[in-house]
Amino acid sequence: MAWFLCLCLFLAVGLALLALQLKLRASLRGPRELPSLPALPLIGSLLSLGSSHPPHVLFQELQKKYGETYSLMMGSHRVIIVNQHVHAKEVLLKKGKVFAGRPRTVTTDLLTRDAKDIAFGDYSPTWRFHRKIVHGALCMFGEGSASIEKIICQEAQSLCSTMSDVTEGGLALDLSPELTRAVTNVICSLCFNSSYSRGDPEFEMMLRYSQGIVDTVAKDSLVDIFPWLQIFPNAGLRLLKQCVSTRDSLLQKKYDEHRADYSDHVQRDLLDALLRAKRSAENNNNTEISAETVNLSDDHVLMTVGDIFGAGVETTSTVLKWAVAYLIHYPQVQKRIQEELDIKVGSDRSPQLSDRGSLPYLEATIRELLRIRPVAPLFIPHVALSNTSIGEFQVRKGTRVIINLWSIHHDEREWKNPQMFDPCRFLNSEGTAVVIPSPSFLPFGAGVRVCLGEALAKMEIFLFLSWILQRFTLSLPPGDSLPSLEGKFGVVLQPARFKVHATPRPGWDRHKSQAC
Ligand code: PLO
Repeated sequence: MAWFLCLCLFLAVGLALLALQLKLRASLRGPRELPSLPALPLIGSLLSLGSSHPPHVLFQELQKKYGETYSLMMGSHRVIIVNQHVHAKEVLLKKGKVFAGRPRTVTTDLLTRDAKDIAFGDYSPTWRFHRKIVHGALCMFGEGSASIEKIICQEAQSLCSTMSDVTEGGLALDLSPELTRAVTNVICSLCFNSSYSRGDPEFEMMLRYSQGIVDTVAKDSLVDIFPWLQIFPNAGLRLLKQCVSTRDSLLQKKYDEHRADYSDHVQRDLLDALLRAKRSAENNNNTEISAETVNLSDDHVLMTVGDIFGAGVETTSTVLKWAVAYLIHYPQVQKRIQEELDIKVGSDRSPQLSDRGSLPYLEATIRELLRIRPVAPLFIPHVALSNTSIGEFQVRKGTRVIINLWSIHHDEREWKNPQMFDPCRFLNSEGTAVVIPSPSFLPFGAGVRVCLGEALAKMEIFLFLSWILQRFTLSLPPGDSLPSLEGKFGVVLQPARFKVHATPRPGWDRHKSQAC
């Protein structure tokens, strides 16, 4: 018996020592290398990336072979693809500053005069100062200010009366330019204290150049991967240069007008606020802040306004277009929103921001839209500013990181039937309050580079949708097929164009009082 006990003890000690040794070896090995796609010199992993899928879907598919976080080579650049929320939050929040860099690419440099803006500009003291000013100006003129609600409601009213005009003649309408004009006018009021009416040639020009930019910029197109390809004729790059130059002359005109009648005493809009911050920094050149503002040039101000304008228009209008497409696909969702509006707002007045708390189903629908069709499925790539790690994987300084929001919002472990459009997943079991059922929901990003316009976007989406659905029922024109829900990949994921019928709801005719 004694010898048996001795043997057991001996075996137990042996096993414990073995386990200890294995653990020690693993910890000495340190962070692991990431699984990587095969790569060849010069072209990198290009051969493994040829696929008919758009990049966000391809990167999601590649998880099956390489795991959730893996790396690949784009030309000579190492890129890490993050497909799950824990690693995404490590990059954006926990190590936000380490990963706050941005890559320089041919197309974004053209758009932003060598990264002198906020979205594509690299992390630096000037960038931080710059972002702080814009954040302050946005707070003053946007989020939280009562006047912004008034501006949005004015635009909602004008949008609804255009819809009435068209539907009175029984015509089907492509809502896309109308929604874009409404959103553009909100940003125009905010930035330049001006707006466009229907058919304004300057607005039509803006629509064209902005679409050209969305189609060509920051898509990881070949010139961005292989900058030397610029020396060859390239139709995409030519289009981008034309569009950027049209945009720049428009921005310059607004800037010159503002400088001509600028006064220190009145701040009419965001551009005035930026001019003021720039001047006061220039006048205070012996304070600590001014050391950081040396580079806040005219170009910086112009490019920032370009960012706010471009981001404000393209993102919010895209969400609204997706909303219309989904409401046509899911009439039962549309009906439930209308029932909620009828009960909580009624038909004697228009919806206002203070109704948000009492319209949980509409709020849940907006969240579900942002989940199922994220505006920017790959965000803008980040760059590691020093050697670091993601989870157990080591990451070298200069590595690019792409966060695949598409995978994060369609992760089967986090979302039941992620392909299904189901606003109820964002409601509590009684259907009375909005909830966030999973941490795998990041429609506006997070951390140092979180979207600056989140609050403004949410106000606009809520007010435009509630105004439209209070007054109209949207449906497919007879004979048309349902709009595609696939989306066209670019710096934003846009739905294809389609027409709708907007039928006035009983009790809403165009002469009804439309007070906000
Ligand atoms: C949209 C087309 C405009 O003409 C220029 C522009 C400026 C800022 C960009 C925006 C475009 C697309 C959406 C972007 C935004 C900055 C932040 C936002 C990339 C290209 C997102 C979704 O990150």
